[in-house]
Amino acid sequence: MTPRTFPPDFTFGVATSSFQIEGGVNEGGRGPSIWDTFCRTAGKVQGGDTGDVACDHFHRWPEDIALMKSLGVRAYRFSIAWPRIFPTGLEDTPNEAGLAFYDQLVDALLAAGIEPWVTLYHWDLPQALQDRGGWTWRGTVVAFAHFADAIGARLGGKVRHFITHNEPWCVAMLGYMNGEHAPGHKDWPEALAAAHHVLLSHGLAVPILRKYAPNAKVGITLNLVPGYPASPSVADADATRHFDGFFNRWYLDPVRGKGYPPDMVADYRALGRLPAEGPLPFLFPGDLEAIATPIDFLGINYYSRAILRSDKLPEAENAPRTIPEPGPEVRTDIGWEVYPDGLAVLLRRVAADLPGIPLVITENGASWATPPGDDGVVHDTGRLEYFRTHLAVCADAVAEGVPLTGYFAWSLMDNFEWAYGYAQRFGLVWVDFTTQQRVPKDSARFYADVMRTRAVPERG
Ligand code: IFM
Repeated sequence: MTPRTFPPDFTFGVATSSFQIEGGVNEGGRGPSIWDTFCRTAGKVQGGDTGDVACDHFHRWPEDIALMKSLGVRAYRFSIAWPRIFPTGLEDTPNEAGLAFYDQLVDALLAAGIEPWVTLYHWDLPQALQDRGGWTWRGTVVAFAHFADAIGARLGGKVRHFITHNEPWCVAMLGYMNGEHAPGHKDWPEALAAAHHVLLSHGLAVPILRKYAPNAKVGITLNLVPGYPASPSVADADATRHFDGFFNRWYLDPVRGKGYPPDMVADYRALGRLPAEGPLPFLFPGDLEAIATPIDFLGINYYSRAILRSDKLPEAENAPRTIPEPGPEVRTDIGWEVYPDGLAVLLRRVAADLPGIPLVITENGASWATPPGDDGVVHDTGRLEYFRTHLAVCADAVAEGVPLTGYFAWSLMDNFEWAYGYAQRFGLVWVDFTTQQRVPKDSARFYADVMRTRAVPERG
């Protein structure tokens, strides 16, 4: 059978984020972030793990760029640690050492022929902003615009792709609703305010970045999860509607200019998560227009689907990808079902929802902790097959006419997986966290071949 191929201008890359790989948390004038605090709060992160060293990328970035180059990576998505640029988030003037760190990283990437894709916010909020309410505080929106301005001013001349936020759902819901992520709050009204402020700050940042980088493409990354009813019952269909509103439409709809979905506003009012009537407490005139500022692309992070049963809806809102369902499905170490067809369904749906907007898979990957074998090689067949099947879906979507223009594997290397600490490994490259040795896995060689040939080989 002929292998599936990608067009010549399709972007292949790998992704990471600042707190997950950098370490060096007390260096270069960096201030504390909410994740430093969270890691030090007993019982919040598995094994008491912290980001203090992580992959030591703060010191080993030249080696990591060389590693990417050796794999043939042509695009690298990374994020900026806000507290390296503004240690409290409240300063007028940015911290030069922090800007210089990312400036040299960008220069070295460009020199290596690797296109930088910069995410402004991947969850490491300055702690001092959290002390004022974090994302529940409208002042954080203003501070984020100031942060965007500093990054645009410094990097706008050379970076051609910016992503304002990574996964607003996680920021709001894991951070402020179920408490699984920093800052660890459990309060629905707070979570809905946080979601709004993240979206608003995105909308304000887009024109700021464009001012400095008129030719750059600016987008936002949403983590989207297609919902499937567990049965043909009306109740399960309604649970699926609610889940889709909770997880996907609450973010997609305002970004595409439709405002917050009325059915969800009604559900949240009925559930006491929003006032029973009257205006939404966090919504001010002009906010929705700002959030709907046109974007150049939508980033999508896809890992799995959710199966919805009406009697398990509260559980679904807390851990949507881990609903126990009988069946022969394959699950990764983190418990997420391997379901490539969900990506096909999602891509078609988003392409229809946002006609004409290029789509980019900004994360996709699988957690398996397969260690190096006696031969010193990591035979991570599960991950390799995960990438093969999901890349095949992407190639088919492009062939079908979905405007999918890029794919970033999550992640370049094993790293700090938030509340799971170092127990979950998503890397193409194995990291020995004692020696910091990096060992490319079989999946890295597979992906290197895909990037080189622009083709997804058949299995076997
Ligand atoms: O590691 C995370 C990443 O930070 C955001 N998206 C999901 C990944 C796997 O959980």
